[in-house]
Amino acid sequence: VPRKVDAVRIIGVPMDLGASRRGVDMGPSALRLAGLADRLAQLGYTVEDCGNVRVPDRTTLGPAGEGGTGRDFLPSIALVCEELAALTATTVRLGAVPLVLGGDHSLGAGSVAGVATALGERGQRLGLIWLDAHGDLHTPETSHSGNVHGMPVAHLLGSGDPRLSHVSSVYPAVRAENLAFVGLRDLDPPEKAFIRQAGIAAFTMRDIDERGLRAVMSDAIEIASRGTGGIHVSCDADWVDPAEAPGVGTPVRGGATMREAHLAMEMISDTGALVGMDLVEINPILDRHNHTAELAVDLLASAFGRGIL
Ligand code: 6HN
Ligand code: MN
Ligand code: MN
Ligand code: MN
Repeated sequence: VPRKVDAVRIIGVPMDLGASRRGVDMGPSALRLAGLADRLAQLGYTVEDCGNVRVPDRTTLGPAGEGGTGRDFLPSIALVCEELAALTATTVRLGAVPLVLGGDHSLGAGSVAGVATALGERGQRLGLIWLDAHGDLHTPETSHSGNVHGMPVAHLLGSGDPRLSHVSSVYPAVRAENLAFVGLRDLDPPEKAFIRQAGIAAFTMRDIDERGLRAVMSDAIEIASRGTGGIHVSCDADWVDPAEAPGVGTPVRGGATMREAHLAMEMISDTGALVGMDLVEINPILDRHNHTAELAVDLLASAFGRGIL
């Protein structure tokens, strides 16, 4: 399949306002130092690094700073998401793929929203594949932690706080029928209820164990492709097993192997339909010699076609 797009724009989002544990704000630096731009250029892409979106450091956010709880950061996160969405929308309009480096996963409410806006202008819907140990399906009401990185998918589907659910000019940014999760293994009860109610395709690690990655991923791609103008892949590095990827914000044992992760990325590349991508939740503080960031760059190279002979 010939790829549609030959230009990639790297957009860093050094944000850790959405998580309890600090450190994922350093993810964009770690991914850049692991050689991301050069790898993509070697694959023949025109690569433009747009630098970072401005994100307030949480210690500067007054009483909601170091002592605050997750929910207090929602307004600041929503502003970052607005700015990020404007950037990803512009990038798609210019004919390039936005590659968004996190940063905590709350940024997904912005990156995906912008891509949905740009596709919406062409009369097209967006498909979404969410690679994650977690569902990120909380609303501020259902979340036990209050952490906004546990909420982006619910908001992309139109639930929750309007400041996060109306970032896209398309509402909802994504329809449940065009969303597939892959790699799930840590869902809270309200997230399970959301999945059942909305009828979301949720492929867990058990599905991967029983059916194999290839079968699961073809289903996910089919769901994200059906009636859509392109696929956005939001990759939380914690979908990979922490034995291979220890430097992540919220590690959960029992994740995808490195080979399964590569195959998923290669299948995404084969679709030729990738219109946007996030690589999030890299935490250099918990990493060993930047190996998790290096693995993530390898995976991104696979998603952008390095396996094509
Ligand atoms: N992520 N479900 C947990 C929570 O606090 O809501 C974990 C969320 C993790 C979010 O990894 O992007
Ligand atoms: Mn996530
Ligand atoms: Mn996660
Ligand atoms: Mn939880």
